[in-house]
Amino acid sequence: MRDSPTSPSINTASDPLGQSLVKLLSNVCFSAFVLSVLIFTVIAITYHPPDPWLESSAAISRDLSRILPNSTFQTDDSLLTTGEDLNSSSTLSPPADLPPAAADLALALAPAPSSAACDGTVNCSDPRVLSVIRAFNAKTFRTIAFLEYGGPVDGSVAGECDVAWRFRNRKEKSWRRYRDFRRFRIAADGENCAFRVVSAGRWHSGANARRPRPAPAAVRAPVVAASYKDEEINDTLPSVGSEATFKKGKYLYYSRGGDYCKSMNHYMWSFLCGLGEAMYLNRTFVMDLSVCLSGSYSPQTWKDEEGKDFRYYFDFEHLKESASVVEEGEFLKDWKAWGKNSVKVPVRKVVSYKTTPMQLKRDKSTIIWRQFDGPEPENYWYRVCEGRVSKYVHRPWHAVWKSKHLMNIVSEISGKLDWDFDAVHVVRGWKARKTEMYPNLDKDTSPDALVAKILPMVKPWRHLYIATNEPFYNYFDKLRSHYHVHLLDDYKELWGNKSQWYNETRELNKGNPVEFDGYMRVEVDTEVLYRAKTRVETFNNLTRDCKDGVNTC
Ligand SMILES: *[C@@H]1O[C@H](CO)[C@@H](O)[C@H](O)[C@H]1NC(C)=O
Ligand SMILES: *[C@@H]1O[C@H](CO)[C@@H](O)[C@H](O)[C@H]1NC(C)=O
Ligand SMILES: *[C@@H]1O[C@H](CO)[C@@H](O)[C@H](O)[C@H]1NC(C)=O
Ligand SMILES: *[C@@H]1O[C@H](CO)[C@@H](O)[C@H](O)[C@H]1NC(C)=O
Ligand SMILES: *[C@@H]1O[C@H](CO)[C@@H](O)[C@H](O)[C@H]1NC(C)=O
Ligand SMILES: *[C@@H]1O[C@H](CO)[C@@H](O)[C@H](O)[C@H]1NC(C)=O
Ligand SMILES: *[C@@H]1O[C@H](CO)[C@@H](O)[C@H](O)[C@H]1NC(C)=O
Ligand SMILES: CC(=O)N[C@H]1CO[C@H](CO)[C@@H](O)[C@@H]1O
Repeated sequence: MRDSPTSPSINTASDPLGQSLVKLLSNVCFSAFVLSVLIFTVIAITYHPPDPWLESSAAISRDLSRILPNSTFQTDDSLLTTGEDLNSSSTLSPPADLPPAAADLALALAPAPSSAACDGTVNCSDPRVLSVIRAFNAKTFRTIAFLEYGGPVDGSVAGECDVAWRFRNRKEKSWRRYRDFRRFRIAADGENCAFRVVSAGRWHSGANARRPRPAPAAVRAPVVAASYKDEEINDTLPSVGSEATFKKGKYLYYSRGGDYCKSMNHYMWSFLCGLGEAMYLNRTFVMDLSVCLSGSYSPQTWKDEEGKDFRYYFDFEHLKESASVVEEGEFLKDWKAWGKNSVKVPVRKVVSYKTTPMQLKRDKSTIIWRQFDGPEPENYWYRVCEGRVSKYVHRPWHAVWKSKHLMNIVSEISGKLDWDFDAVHVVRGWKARKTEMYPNLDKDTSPDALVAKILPMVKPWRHLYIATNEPFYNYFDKLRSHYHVHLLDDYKELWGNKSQWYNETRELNKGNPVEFDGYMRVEVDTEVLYRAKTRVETFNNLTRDCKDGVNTC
């Protein structure tokens, strides 16, 4: 990549005005830079699959660390890229993919056993029913890799069968699996009673196949008043276990620093530094799951919101599998319970980030406690990883995926559109107002301009998803005369008080409802955008302005 045009390297301690000017400038430049790096990375990876993502993330780290020390993060407020979006290797032919099996088709066309008279009835347990459904799915949903099917069960009337399956989306770089279950109308016709799919229901229409079938021998259990929670999410806090295991463990504990309530990019940059250090030291990272969401994600109030949970945004289960972590509260409880006994737990307190991970490498203390008490910006976590340290400590980007609670919403939206939609990313917000930096953005994303610019790129009457930070819902109405327009707010019920998401997040929040906040919107918008067939970007496709401001491209 390239150098930022104005690497803040001037040290003007004698000139406070100049200093703050430099700081302001560097903030602006830096935010633009982060955005460009992230978007560039995504684009680079999307268009050149062979790039191993590790290289790219190394490049991000290299470039960011050149600029970071004297800047604060300003957020890219409309997209969020995480580890799962960076794994280009998964675009290679995945091993678990089931191609439209020729065997299935052959089986489906095979005549019924001659003993069974062809009376046109459909028996969902007939293996040929599943075969036609599999063949139908493979043909219809080409971006989906179907991983495994459950046996079809009867639908609501004769001739209907409900089937559930697990799938992954070829556009999603992670290997996460999701579930769908749909209702199919099946016909058995011709002399041979060959089965065919007459019609297929929508996303999650096959209610009878929703639950795993009871084991054949078992008496059908009364349908439990199902809490429709996703059983595949295991968000539980890992606990240390016993006193003995606690004392045998080695921990790296970061006290809360100046990063709290900063932008999410800053949060990630800092968090991954701490986690990277823990991995380097072979220690368990003590993690504060409580997140403070910067006010910049709440356009109504502009107030920082404390008490958010890491698990609302990120996949804690994946993190637990990728790294050794323990939750701070549990850890402190154990430390209190077991640390004050006869033999004290050895603790090494580290007051300055200038003590490097390399210096701590030989330290045998059970707990290494970094304290971050200094003034900003001395108290940022990421400072630990500055400079020479970056040769030793690597940020484990692959450990951070988006929360599956949110990804279920993403799958649901894409599923409702049958994975056959185009998307446009319309960046407005503060950029549209800052005409010094973006002279054309506002008019290039005006309702009329959008129609004029999108029409040549996207066929009329396609489903068009608009990922945007424009808060005014009716802003895109003019596109409705040409497209089936979909906005995130059209899917409010997916996080409304009857939704699975609502139930799940409430459980994480000790029974209190959780607001679907601005950052969650960004995550969902990002992932739906990535699943579109044709993707129209603001910068490049809609406007000639540079994404980082005047003269940066
Ligand atoms: C990346 O893709 C490979 C397959 O190419 C897969 O085995 C691996 O689990 C993926 N990693 C992540 C983080 O998704
Ligand atoms: C449907 O087929 C299965 C196995 O092929 C069989 O056990 C079952 O009795 C059949 N049901 C009906 C109603 O014919
Ligand atoms: C959410 O939980 C309530 C009870 O707490 C339950 O009645 C409802 O069915 C659940 N909704 C979903 C979608 O799981
Ligand atoms: C969830 O993960 C924890 C470890 O973090 C494990 O002890 C527990 O058994 C898991 N629960 C389920 C239901 O898999
Ligand atoms: C961590 O473990 C790896 C292999 O298990 C070892 O090579 C490395 O030196 C260890 N690092 C520290 C700081 O102990
Ligand atoms: C759910 O939301 C609707 C509309 O927002 C509201 O009228 C209703 O009272 C809410 N129900 C519960 C149980 O919170
Ligand atoms: C958007 O612009 C890029 C770069 O100019 C181009 O490769 C891409 O095809 C454009 N997208 C559409 C939908 O036209
Ligand atoms: C990369 C960079 O510009 N680092 C500078 C940050 O500020 C300190 C003093 O505040 C300089 O010494 C660094 O060179």
